Amino acid sequence: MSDLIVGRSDRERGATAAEIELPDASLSYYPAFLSLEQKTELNHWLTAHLNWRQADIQLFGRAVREPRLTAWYADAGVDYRYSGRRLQPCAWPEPLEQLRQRISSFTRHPFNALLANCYRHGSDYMGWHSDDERSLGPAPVIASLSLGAERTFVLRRKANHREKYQLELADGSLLIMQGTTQQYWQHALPRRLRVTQPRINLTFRQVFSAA
Ligand SMILES: O=C(O)CCC(=O)C(=O)O
Ligand SMILES: [Mn+2]
Repeated sequence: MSDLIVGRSDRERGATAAEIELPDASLSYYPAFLSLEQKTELNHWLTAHLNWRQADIQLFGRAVREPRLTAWYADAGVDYRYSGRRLQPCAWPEPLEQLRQRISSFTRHPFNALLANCYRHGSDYMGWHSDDERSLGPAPVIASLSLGAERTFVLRRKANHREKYQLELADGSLLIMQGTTQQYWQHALPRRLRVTQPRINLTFRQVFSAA
């Protein structure tokens, strides 16, 4: 795996943002955050080396398999509950540590945890939710890196589900959600049955305390 911390900073390199204008939200989208070489290499490395598992979650009182694979990395002592289960942190492998540093310096935010998702094909998905667990604080900053198949990411306003926004998350792109986004909006990654290729998504988070 070659160096993910590039010599020039991403800002100097001119990673350009598409600001997304949504009321009561703060979203920045960088469609080409990673170079072609970086995204190809990182995708292969993540596919082969992450601690992927298909977890059971409770849905209406019964255990069902999550419709995607996940892996969780965090600093020692970070205690996080997600979808009703407590996640056991794994130590950061070197390429993930490099990515964390690069994304922290780009966004100017610290991150102490990473939830990785692998959508194996278009039938894998993530349902409507907000990343608004108490342990993420009142205004979470979530940096979400996408690799592989392009998938649609949708947002809907909590107070009016008909108010929606959608964007296609490209291979090598970075989406930053911050401010009041989680307070006022939910997001989801719906099924896309015509998609046959996998997509990996890395969401960097800062966990402040046990939930
Ligand atoms: O796959 C995505 O882009 C969304 C992931 C997500 O919302 C999450 O991990 O909380
Ligand atoms: Mn989320």
